[in-house]
Amino acid sequence: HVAIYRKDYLPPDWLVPEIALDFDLDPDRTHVRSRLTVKRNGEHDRPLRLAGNGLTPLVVRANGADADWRVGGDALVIELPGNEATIETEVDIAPAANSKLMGLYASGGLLCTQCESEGFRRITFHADRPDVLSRYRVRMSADKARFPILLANGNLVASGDGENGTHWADWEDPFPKPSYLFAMVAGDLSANRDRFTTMSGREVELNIWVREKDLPKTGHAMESLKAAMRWDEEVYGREYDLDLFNIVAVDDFNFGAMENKGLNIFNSRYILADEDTATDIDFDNIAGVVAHEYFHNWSGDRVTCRDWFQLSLKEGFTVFRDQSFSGDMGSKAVKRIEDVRLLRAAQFPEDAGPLAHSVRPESYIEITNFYTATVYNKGAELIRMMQTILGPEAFRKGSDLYFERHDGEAVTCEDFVRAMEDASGVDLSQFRLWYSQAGTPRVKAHVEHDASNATAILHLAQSIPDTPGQTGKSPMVLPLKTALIGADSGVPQGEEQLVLLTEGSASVRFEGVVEPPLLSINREFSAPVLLDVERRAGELERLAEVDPDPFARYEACQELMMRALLAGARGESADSTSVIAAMRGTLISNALDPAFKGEALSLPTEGLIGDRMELVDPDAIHSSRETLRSAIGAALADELGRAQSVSISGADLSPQAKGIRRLKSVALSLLAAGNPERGAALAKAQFDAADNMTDRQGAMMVLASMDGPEREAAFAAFFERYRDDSLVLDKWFALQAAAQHEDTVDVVEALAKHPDFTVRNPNRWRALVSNFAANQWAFHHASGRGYRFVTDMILEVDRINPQVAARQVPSIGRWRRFEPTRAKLMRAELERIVATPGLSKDVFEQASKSLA
Ligand code: B3K
Ligand code: ZN
Repeated sequence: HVAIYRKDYLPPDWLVPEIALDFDLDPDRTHVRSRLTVKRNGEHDRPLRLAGNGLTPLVVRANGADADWRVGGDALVIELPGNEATIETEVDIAPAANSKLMGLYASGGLLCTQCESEGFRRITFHADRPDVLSRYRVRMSADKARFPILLANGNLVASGDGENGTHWADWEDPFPKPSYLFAMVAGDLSANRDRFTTMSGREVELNIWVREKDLPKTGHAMESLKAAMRWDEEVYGREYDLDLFNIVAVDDFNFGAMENKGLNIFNSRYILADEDTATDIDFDNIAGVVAHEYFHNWSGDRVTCRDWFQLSLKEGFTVFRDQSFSGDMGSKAVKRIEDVRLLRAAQFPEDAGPLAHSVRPESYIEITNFYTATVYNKGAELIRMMQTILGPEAFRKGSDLYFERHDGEAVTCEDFVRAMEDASGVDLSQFRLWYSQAGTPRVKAHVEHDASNATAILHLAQSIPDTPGQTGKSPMVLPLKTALIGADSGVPQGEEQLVLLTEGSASVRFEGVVEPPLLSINREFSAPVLLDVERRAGELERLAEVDPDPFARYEACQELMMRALLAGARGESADSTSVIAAMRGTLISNALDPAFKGEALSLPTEGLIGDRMELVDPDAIHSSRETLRSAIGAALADELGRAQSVSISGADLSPQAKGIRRLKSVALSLLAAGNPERGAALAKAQFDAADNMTDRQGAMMVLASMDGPEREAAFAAFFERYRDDSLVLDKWFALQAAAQHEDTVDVVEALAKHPDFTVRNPNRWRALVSNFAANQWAFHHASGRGYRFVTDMILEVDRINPQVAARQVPSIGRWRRFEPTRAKLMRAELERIVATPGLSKDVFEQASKSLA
């Protein structure tokens, strides 16, 4: 397995301005004819090399005659005398046998494609790199009864009936695009049809294609799409550019969705929803993913990536755009809290582990392994920091310049930063380190107050930890939004300031600080760093009570809980009084909305507690957290009971209603910790009375972690009711895999033998395996059974779908973080993986790097 390096980038030898594809579609044997117009790029005499994966050339012609060609490795090599040629190739492919779900494959009677990153080469011979942009014409022919709908990128230009019950459709995409954005779908689909009038008055036809029975579940996705189209016009000045926008939902999909030009293809879990089958979180995720893929039309499709090392150019920026959109549609503060929670849960551990890499990686063996929280979520934080440093107006000028300068091009992260610099006049030289240095910066902070002249000095120091292959890093630019709040009055002492820490250490002076100050730092999580603040006794308690910035207030609550939880996990007697007082204050406050309360009252997860320990001890963490939860549940039984008993119609999907339901389930879970008997009864009652999936799932989450007849009854009833709805059945698997219960390992092993479990459907596989691996206490069972189970599952799915398998390896890969007994068991499983014959390069890369 060879590594590919960013420093080795060379422009393509040949360009491909035009492509014509002709498909005779059939699940077992699809015949693909391709005609490429190729042009030599620059002065050289190298042959044309076209990538192919699993393809056998049936015909290869150059300029209408037999070509001088050979197959070398995974490439078709064609010697061409002139500077231009027309290349024709023909291959047969078998979509029904394509279990990797890359290229053209079959899903529930449909034929569909997934090409990013390198799936196009599984359909036809092609350069298949993102800096080769072509205009596409596509002819699709298929059996009319089985595949009445034929879709591809761009506009439908002609269609008609063929022989033997077939029909055909011709599609043309006027925008040159890289092959990873090619898409095609054939099947028996029905559309939710709508229209959108763009800011310049153009009419766009919108279709969401699903199976007919799913049509009633497409309304929310359609509303989200229209809201996203309007938002991108208003906030970024970006207008949609084709007359048609199609979305298709498919059941078998390796990840969330794909931004193919004019034909987005989605995992059905990010399209289908109604209140009976989808939770509020599902609804929010749908809006976020629909918006994300739509926003890619500009940040990704019109301006694309030069090479895959630049992936964050489109993904970091687009995640930032979808986060901003969701914040604008609901509560900004709550959205920020959710995004930071995800960053800490997924990206910080990645940055601290064996697979740490920079936002713009330097090398890869398999690019699919780099669709990571670092490239996506840390990448989004980089864009956010640039916006913070430049200010919103200059940032918008920068994005306008970026789109204008690079429309129709394949560019780099550097091009993005330069556009921001040129539009703002701000020098971002040092900022560029964020793209090249991996690891989460650590910041130490403390304040010295001088009451006699009403000043305070904030002392700051930063350090960037070593990561694999990177040591001795330089200080970075850390934008830290900071305020000092009077400890007595609770009132900010002067304005919030943006402190730019650029040196290893610095001291910043604040004037007009009369009272002893509380330090409110890194507000809104303005920099993605780990903070270590030296605080006076009572400072966090006071901040949790008075900080006017909701994000900072949330942070103070969380930090307060974290201190108690860490003390408990170290076996110290933890004092829960101040935590309980802060939580009571939050619960009964009239100034805070329920969604915020729900967030602030959620204890840090066991994973997050582990990240703060020298070595993770899952049992100690679990018992510390359960002890605190039960103390809170008992002490606040009345207040929690009031929040839990509120009921609100499941049909109400306003942010307010969602917040009430969120708080309700958080309250239920704490109540059950305080008094299991009462909790079980309340949960069962909530389950029985629920008119929506959010309340139902919230109740089941609590029951899943308890013993008794209520648990059995609820899970049996749920199964009976939803056994034919695969997305809901995924929840049934997921809830049991996430249960905080002694028997979770046994349950999960048994579920893997359940007739409804299959390794062939990524959603189902992840429902069981990924949720279990994220359940720290259960997965890290001292016996090592959890590791063995996940490893067996990885090896089994690797034989059919390496991408799904490889994404799960990091859960075992963080073995160095755990206490010695578990570390040894985890390591042994990694060694078992690496020693497996026929391992995919996807899994090999992840497992071998985790052992190194
Ligand atoms: N661009 C796709 C991700 C493709 C992943 C390929 N392994 C979805 C997205 O980020 O919008
Ligand atoms: Zn994306």
